[in-house]
Amino acid sequence: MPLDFYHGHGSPFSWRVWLALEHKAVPYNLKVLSFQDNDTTKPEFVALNPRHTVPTIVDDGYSLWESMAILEYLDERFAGAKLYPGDAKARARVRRLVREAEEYVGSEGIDPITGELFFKEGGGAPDMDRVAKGRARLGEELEYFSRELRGAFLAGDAPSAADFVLYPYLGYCWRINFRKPEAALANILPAPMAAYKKRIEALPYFDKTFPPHWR
Ligand SMILES: N[C@@H](CCC(=O)N[C@@H](CS)C(=O)NCC(=O)O)C(=O)O
Repeated sequence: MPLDFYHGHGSPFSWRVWLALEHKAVPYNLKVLSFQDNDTTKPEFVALNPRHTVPTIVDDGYSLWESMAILEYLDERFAGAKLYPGDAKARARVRRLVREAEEYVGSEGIDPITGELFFKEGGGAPDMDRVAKGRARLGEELEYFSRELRGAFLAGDAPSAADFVLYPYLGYCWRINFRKPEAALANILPAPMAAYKKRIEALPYFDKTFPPHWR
C-alpha cells in the first residue's frame, strides 16, 4: 500500500524526502499542504504530527516526521537504491556529510541570509553585514563540499542521502538570488558544485519535485 507523504513546496526538508522516495521508487500518495493557508496547523494534520511540520509520512498507520528520521526509515523499510550505501565507514561518511550540510551550509550559511532578507523580526532594514558573513560562510562550505565529491555525487556515482540534503540548499541559493539579488549569490557555486547541481537536476524524477511557484 502506498504511504502518504505530506509535503510543502519550497521546504528544503520536505524536498529531501521527495527526492529520496523517487530515488528508491517507493510508492506514495503526495499530499501537498499550503503554508499560505496554514494547512500544517489544521487539526487533522496536527493529529498526525504534533510538531505540525513537513515532511511527514504515514506508512500503514505509522506516522513519522523529521526528514532525516524519514530517510533512514525509508532505507531500512524499503528495498531498492540505498540512501546510505556501502559499509559502516561509507554510511558514517554519508551521515557526517548530512550533518555538515545542515549545520554549516544551512544554519551558518543560508539562515543568516534568509533571516535578514526574508524573515527579519519586526520587518526592519536587513543587516547586510550579517548577510555578507553568511555568504562568506556559504562560499567556504561550498568549496569544502566540492572537495567531498566522489565521482558524480557525494558518495560515488549514485545519489545518496547526503545529496538529497545538500541539493535543496543549492536550489534555495538560486531562489534567494532570484528574489533578492542583493544577496549576491549569483556566483556562489564553485564550478564543481555548479556541475553537480546540474547532475542532480538531470535525474529523471527531479522535475516533478521542483517547487511549482519557483518556475
Ligand atoms: N527538522 C525538521 C524541520 C521541518 C520544518 O521546519 N518544516 C517547516 C517547513 S520548512 C514546516 O513544516 N513549517 C510549518 C509549521 O511549523 O507549521 C525536519 O528536518 O523535518
